[in-house]
Amino acid sequence: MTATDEQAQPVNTVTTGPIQGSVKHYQEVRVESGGEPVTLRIPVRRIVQTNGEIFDVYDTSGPYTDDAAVIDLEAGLPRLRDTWTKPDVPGPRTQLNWARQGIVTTEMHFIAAREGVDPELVRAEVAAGRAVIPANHNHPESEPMIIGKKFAVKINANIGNSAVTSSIAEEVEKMVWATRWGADNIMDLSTGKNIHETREWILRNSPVPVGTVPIYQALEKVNGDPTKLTWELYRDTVIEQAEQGVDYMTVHAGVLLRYVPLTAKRVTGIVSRGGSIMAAWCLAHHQESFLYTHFEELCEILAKYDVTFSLGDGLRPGSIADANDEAQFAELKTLGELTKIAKSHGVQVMIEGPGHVPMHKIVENVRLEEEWCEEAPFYTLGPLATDIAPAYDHITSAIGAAIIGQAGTAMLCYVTPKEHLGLPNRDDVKVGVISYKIAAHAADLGKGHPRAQERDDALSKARFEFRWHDQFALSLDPDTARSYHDETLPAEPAKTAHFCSMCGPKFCSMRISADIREAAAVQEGMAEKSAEFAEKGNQVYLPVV
Ligand code: MP5
Repeated sequence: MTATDEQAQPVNTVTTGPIQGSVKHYQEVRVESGGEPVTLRIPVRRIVQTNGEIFDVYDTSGPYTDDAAVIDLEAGLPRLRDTWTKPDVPGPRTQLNWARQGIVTTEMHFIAAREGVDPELVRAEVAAGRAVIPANHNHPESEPMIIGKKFAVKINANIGNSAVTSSIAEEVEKMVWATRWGADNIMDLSTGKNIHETREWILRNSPVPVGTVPIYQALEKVNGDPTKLTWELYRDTVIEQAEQGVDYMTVHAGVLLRYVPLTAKRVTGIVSRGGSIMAAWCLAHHQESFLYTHFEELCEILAKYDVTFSLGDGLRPGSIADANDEAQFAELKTLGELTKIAKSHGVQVMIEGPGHVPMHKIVENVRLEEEWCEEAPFYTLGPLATDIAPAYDHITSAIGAAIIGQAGTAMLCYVTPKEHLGLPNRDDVKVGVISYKIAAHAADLGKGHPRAQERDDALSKARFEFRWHDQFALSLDPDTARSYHDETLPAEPAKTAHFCSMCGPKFCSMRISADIREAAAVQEGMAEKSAEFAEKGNQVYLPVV
């Protein structure tokens, strides 16, 4: 890989090493794939607690958190999936087609072990189109993962430069950093310089699937004038990106010419970048969108690489006032039509959703998406539950994300504190990811996901037993948890003390509660002894036997 021009500094440093209090571990699983036995190594973040108990956590961070791994960004990550069999069946070589033919692919076995579910569930959900496995044949470095409502709720982190700021090195580090903290996917939304090179560095080094919005690069090729876009130019851009290994692509094919006037009276008009580009093209040419009229050709291209469609919501509401309006739902209905066409070509599909929606209008979005789009996985941007907190939109949106996740949304696209204000930096990326891990996990709990509560229970037990190190290690962000504790009680003995500086030793409810239990246990012990004494006839001296 080569980096050109002055903006591209050498890409040589990313964050490596295990997360504080954890070690990288691999669970080995023997599976049968294409008639051959294969050993899969399922990555986990292993927490060895001070009481000897082990807790393994789903791990998205790739080899970067493995002390034994040698990281060479120039060479890229090992091509994990290159040797896996791609069964020969009629039709395209896509996870959807294999699943429909009754085949459990190696990717599906990997996912089943990772999620702790039966491989048949993975196959059946993919076959039904209720789950997708974004896995371009040309991105063999990625560790397979699944997006679907029967599985753990996933999160996506958007990265990428803009014409105003950032370099390739910064964007590669953001990718590594986002996956370190739990991003299941990343999207490279670069719109500035070196789009192709930036994506190449990201793809070759990304352990998670990578999504893009190809219309952004197409627009760069016509110097930012949407009216100059053509189907041919767009198609070539899609092929260029599919060849590189992009796992899913946002395509705003539901922005139809006749829907554009529906946005005229909105408070915030069209807020999707892709949506506004396509609306501008349709109006200028007074023609139907080429993404819509050439959709079947697009399906054939995506099928060849097993690129997943992420049908974009170009007319998503960008304010509370515009939520659930006619424009939004007209587009959603069209996305349902396109879902059927994509699936008939054997192409996997997910559907993108809002945006800005007040809490009482959130669930309706999931209901209509499921009804119109054959329960294709829903992938939403938040939604922000209020518009009034710029600089805190990771919170306004995590509220909406938790609700929409519980209602059945399969993947939540993060929002960082910089939303509406500027390009997120590395710190913003971490805050966005952690906020969304909270929303996704809260949704898993709310959905009764079988494994979700185990981590809450382990952390609460550590908290109640004043095992501070274990409490930090089990948390989503051990570094921050520990540094907050260190602010007032940095000394090592404080890490087993039965209080913290919030209440001090005399007012610690957990300590008092533990004392009550101890006293009760002593009393119970005394009662037991007294019963035993009575049972033996209240004799002070027992006969020697
Ligand atoms: C985009 C986004 C970019 N922000 N989030 C997701 C999940 N997909 C795509 O979208 P747009 O619509 O071009 O602003």
